[in-house]
Amino acid sequence: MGELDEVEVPAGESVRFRPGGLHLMMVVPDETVVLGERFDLTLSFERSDPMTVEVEVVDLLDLAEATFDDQEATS
Ligand SMILES: [Cu+2]
Repeated sequence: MGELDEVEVPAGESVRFRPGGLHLMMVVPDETVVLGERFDLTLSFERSDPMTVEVEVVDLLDLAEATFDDQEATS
């Protein structure tokens, strides 16, 4: 898994983050994260205002299953 300093989002297009693909990774969070908890995460953009999204802490195994189901649905 390589680390990127930035992700390009072309105008009018979108970028999808998903386990096993492009993803955000909190290596050393400032606070302890608890399963099931929700918190706000602010994304910064070079040419747009910051965007705050609500994220939920989920079990990695549940996430892997959801990703598999998702891939099945799109193929
Ligand atoms: Cu990662």
